[in-house]
Amino acid sequence: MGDLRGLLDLADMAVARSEGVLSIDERKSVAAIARRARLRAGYIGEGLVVALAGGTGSGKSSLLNALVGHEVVRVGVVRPTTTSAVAAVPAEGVVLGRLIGDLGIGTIVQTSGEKQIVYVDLPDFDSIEQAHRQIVNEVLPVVDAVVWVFDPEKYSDPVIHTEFLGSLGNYSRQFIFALNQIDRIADDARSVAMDLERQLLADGIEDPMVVLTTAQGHTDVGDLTVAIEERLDAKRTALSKLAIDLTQVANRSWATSDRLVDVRAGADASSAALAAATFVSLGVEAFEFAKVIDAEGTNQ
Ligand SMILES: Nc1nc2c(ncn2[C@@H]2O[C@H](COP(=O)(O)OP(=O)(O)OP(=O)(O)O)[C@@H](O)[C@H]2O)c(=O)[nH]1
Ligand SMILES: [Mg+2]
Repeated sequence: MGDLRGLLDLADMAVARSEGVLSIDERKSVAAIARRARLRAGYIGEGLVVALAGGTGSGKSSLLNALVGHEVVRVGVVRPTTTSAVAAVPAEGVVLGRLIGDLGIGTIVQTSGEKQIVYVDLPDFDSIEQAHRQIVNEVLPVVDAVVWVFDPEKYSDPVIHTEFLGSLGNYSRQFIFALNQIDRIADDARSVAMDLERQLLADGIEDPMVVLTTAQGHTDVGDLTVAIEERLDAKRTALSKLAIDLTQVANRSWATSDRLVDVRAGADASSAALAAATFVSLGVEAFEFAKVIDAEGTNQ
C-alpha cells in the first residue's frame, strides 16, 4: 500500500536538502507539487472517504447499509440512533490514521465492499450552530465527499437552507444531495427532487448533484453509488497524475544534483550527493505509488 503522506514528506525533505544545490525555481517546482496535494480539500490518502450527514431520521444509517450491501450500522425508530461517528471500512483496508480522531469515530466496522471507499455515518448534531462549526472545521477538511441526506418531509426546512447550506457554497464540489425515502412519494419524486434542486441553487450551491434513493425495503441506491464511484475514479486519476509529476520532477532534480557531485568539492559535493540520493528515493517512491494506484484502479 502506498503512503501519500510519506511521499509528500519525502518531497519536502528533498526540497530542504537541495538548498544550495538546485536553483530556487527547480526547488519551487518540487515544493509546489507537494503543496498542491496537501491543499486539495479532502482525505490525504488513497481511497475515498465519504461522510453521510443530515437530519435525524432522514436515513443516513439505512443508506450506509444499502450502499455497502449489508447491515453494518444500526437503524432505528427511536431518535437519535447514531450517537457517535461510525466508519465502515472495506476489508482491503484504507488506513484511517488521523481520521479517527479528526472525526471522533467511536466505532469501526468492516464491510465486504471491494472498492476502496470508507463511509462515515455522522451522528445528528445537537444544534445547527454546532453542526455548522463541526462540518466546516472538522469534517470537510478531512473527507472527500459529504452526502447530505434529506427525507421528503424535511428537505425544505428553511433552517437547513438559510442558516446552514446557505453559507457552504464554497464547498459545493464536495457535496452530493440524496433525496431519500423515495418509496414513500413514488409519484412525486421528480417534482420534489426539482424543488430541492431549486432550493439548493438559491442557497448558492453551484450545480448541485441531487440523486434519488430508497434505503429500506426495495432499496435503490444505484445513482448514489455511481456518483460516489465517479469521485473515487476522479481522485485516483488525480493521485496518479500527482505521482507521475513527482516522479518526473524527482528524476530531473536527481540528474542536476548528480552532475554537481562531480563538479564540486568537499562539503559542497557531499550536500549535492545527499540531495541526489534523496531525489532518487523520491523518484522510486513516487513511481511505486503510481503503480499501486493504477493497480487498484484496474482491479476494481
Ligand atoms: N420507507 C422508508 N423508510 C426509510 C428509508 N430510509 C430509512 N428509513 C426509515 O427511517 C427511519 C430512520 O432511519 P435511520 O437510517 O436510522 O436514520 P438516521 O438518519 O441514521 O437517524 P439518526 O441516526 O437518528 O440520525 C428508520 O425507521 C428507517 O427504517 C427509506 O428509504 N424508505
Ligand atoms: Mg443513524
